[in-house]
Amino acid sequence: MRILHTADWHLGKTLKGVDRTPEIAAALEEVLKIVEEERVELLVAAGDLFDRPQVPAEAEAVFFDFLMRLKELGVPLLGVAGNHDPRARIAAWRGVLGLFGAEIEAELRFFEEGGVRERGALRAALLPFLSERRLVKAAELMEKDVGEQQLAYAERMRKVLENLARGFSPRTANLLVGHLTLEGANLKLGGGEFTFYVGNSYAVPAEALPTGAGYVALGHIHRQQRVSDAPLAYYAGSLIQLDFGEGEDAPRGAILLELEPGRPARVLEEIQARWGKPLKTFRFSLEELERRALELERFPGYAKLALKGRPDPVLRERLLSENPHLLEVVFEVEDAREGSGSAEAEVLGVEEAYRRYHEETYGEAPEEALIRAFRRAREEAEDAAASA
Ligand SMILES: [Mn+2]
Repeated sequence: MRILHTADWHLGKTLKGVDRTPEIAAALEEVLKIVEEERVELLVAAGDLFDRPQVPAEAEAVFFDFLMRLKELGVPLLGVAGNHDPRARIAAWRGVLGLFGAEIEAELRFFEEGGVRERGALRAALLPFLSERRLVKAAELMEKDVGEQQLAYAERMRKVLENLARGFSPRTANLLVGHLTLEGANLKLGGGEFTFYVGNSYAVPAEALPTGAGYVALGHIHRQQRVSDAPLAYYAGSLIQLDFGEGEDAPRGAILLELEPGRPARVLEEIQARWGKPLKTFRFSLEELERRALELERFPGYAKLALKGRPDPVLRERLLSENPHLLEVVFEVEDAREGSGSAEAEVLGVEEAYRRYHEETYGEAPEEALIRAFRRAREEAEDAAASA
């Protein structure tokens, strides 16, 4: 069976007020072309089809138009909800999706509850995103320290995977679709998904993946990569470059594979696409600005400008109004972030992670007053947990 594995569409995504949905719609057109040309028999979407719980009407229109076209090609869609998806809505669409031959698992169902779909020789185990809060009970979150919680998370994910693997047999074509962080996955240049969910703090160890799976189709990390050989597991990567934090050159796109009963999948092509507009951060000193302005103007995608020097709101406003494709201007105080440049997500403290989250979300470092408030709220939460 020929399968095309995609993930992280993020319909409804906006970046600094710019709606990315038309770019994602164009990428989905390319996906349809691949489905047709490569005679794909099943399309997989491993979570984050949408960017947020409140789905904009335009995103919904693109989604259902896409399903209609896919149905015309006679190709079913199997997917799971990611952490960004509107779970309740996807659950409510179940009957409607069925009309298109599409199934998206919104909430975890165990094997006994039908969490593994049977279609001919195919057995598809569907694992939607499970946050540590869902998986590690609230009481344990308060009682156990972070290390213990992470172990509890990994242990529970292992049990969930073991349970779903009961649906696999040596005579079936076994597929696992999941939205999760796999331990050891390369998070660098996948910065758009840099939130508290990504980082190796709550990750699934690769050895927890069921060995009976012929292929594991993953979503959540936006950089395309193979993360396990046995079982064979891939992140397909996002369809388009979603955030400035994601490397312009980071691989993304889709994975085309052949899955037959009783053996590991054969990957036919790691499709590394350049769908959507590129995003690039330009780092100039104030002195370089005049001289290198043309580089910025000629860039065909969306640009972010990081200027070394003291914040100058007037200059920022001028630059933003002069360059429509310039979406962000931030000022970097010399050396402020140099020291942490090599730090990886898993070694960042919560406060530093929050700083980076703020920078990536709002395009500038949080003010000290906000950091102080964050610190206070955290201490209060910890005190409450300690006395509970
Ligand atoms: Mn995502």
